[in-house]
Amino acid sequence: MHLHKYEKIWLIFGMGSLALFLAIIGFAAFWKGIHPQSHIETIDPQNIEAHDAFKPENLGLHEVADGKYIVNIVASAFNYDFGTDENGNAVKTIRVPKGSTVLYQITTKDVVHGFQVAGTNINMMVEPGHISRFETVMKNTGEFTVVCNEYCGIGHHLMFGTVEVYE
Ligand SMILES: [Cu+2]
Repeated sequence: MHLHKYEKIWLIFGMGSLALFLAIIGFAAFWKGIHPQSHIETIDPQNIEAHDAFKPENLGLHEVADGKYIVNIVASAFNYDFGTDENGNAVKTIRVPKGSTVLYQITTKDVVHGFQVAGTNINMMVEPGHISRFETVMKNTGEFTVVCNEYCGIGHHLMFGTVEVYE
């Protein structure tokens, strides 16, 4: 079969970019551990407090076993609610030891938000009516910024928090 020179170049270019994109997806998924959150459980966005995890007193960090943690979060325009500390102040930093397994559970009452912990493999979409869950091992120490990566309105850039992993 005869193929024109330009046809060959385009075929190589097309197949090459397909292979490159598959390699990038494979690298992100299998090496970096990035994958979508679970979307199995639904919740009434008008009444999220009916769910135990999202009662105001249950928000924030909880140690459930040795080295195992759960963080319950409510996203809203334009805040991440990590609960309050013993003085009643809003928690803005989640602190966990290095190597701990952390399950993040998050929902929203209003619009679609994002929950990305920059520099880690945590990157979730948060939709009203759903509970987004993601469990991961915090392998590296440092301060990681939580950012909303779904445009949610005029105060979108004000949505942030910090996850601190200590030695
Ligand atoms: Cu946002």
